[in-house]
Amino acid sequence: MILIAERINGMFTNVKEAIAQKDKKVIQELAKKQTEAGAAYLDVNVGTAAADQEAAMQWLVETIQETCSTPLSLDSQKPNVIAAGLKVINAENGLILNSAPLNRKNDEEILDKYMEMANQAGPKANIITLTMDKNGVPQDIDTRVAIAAEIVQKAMEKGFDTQRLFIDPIVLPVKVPNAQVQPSSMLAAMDQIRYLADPPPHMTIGLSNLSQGATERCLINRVFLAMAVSHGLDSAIVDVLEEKLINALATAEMLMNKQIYSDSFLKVYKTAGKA
Ligand code: THG
Repeated sequence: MILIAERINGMFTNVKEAIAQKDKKVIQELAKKQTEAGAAYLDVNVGTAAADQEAAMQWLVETIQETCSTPLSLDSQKPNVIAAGLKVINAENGLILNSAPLNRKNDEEILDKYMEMANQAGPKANIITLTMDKNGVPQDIDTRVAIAAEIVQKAMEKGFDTQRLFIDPIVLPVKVPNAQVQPSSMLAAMDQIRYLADPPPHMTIGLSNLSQGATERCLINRVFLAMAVSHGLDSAIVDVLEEKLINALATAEMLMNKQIYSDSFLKVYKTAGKA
């Protein structure tokens, strides 16, 4: 499982305040702790409160890189904010450009922009694409799969290696009225998305979206993560500091025969650098 750590996100109050006050310590602690917990990438999202999102992205990237060399996942649906981060990033160990929709009403070419930026950033630059288009976030299985197919087709046409593509069928909060069908729809969409390319494109989700506003957040998150692993999910944006979540993930992967069983499989999973 390619783990992307979610915690450096302006959605969290302490990160929002750290950005506003240029308090490096909060960010650097989070970067170190999430790296120690096994994150393959650190997601970097300035949130919506930052006055100057480009400057905030650059400050976050520089601040993190002062303490660790963990690859970053620059997270924004605005190409200019991603471009700002790319100016200061050390891309040697790889990176992700996260949250590219297929297209937008006011920007039909938005995914092309992410692909061009990824190509310029080098051969280790990946993209997370959302199954979202000018009509917004689809609420049904078929539209999710159809958008994913268009994304894969575009990558093939542009010569962008589908192995550098992560498809995100977009998790919605289960608590939202009428949204309770969504988690099972996502699993059904994943069953089809994995056949869109051979080898399959990576699939990822922003797991914590699922339990926003709900009680039993951790339980909801870890049960769904285990279910999604059995439908081919091979990456996720998660709270890597949540031990029960990582234990559930390790167990799901072991049961899917992706990790060999031994009595110490949890320990092995963690020390193998996979969690
Ligand atoms: N797909 C992709 N990228 C993403 C998402 C996605 N990036 C952002 C987000 N979704 C994933 N990251 C988070 C981070 C935090 C939360 C949810 C998803 C979260 N935050 C608390 C809340 O809203 O309740 C913040 C409150 C607090 O504790 O201060 O749940 O789907 N590609």
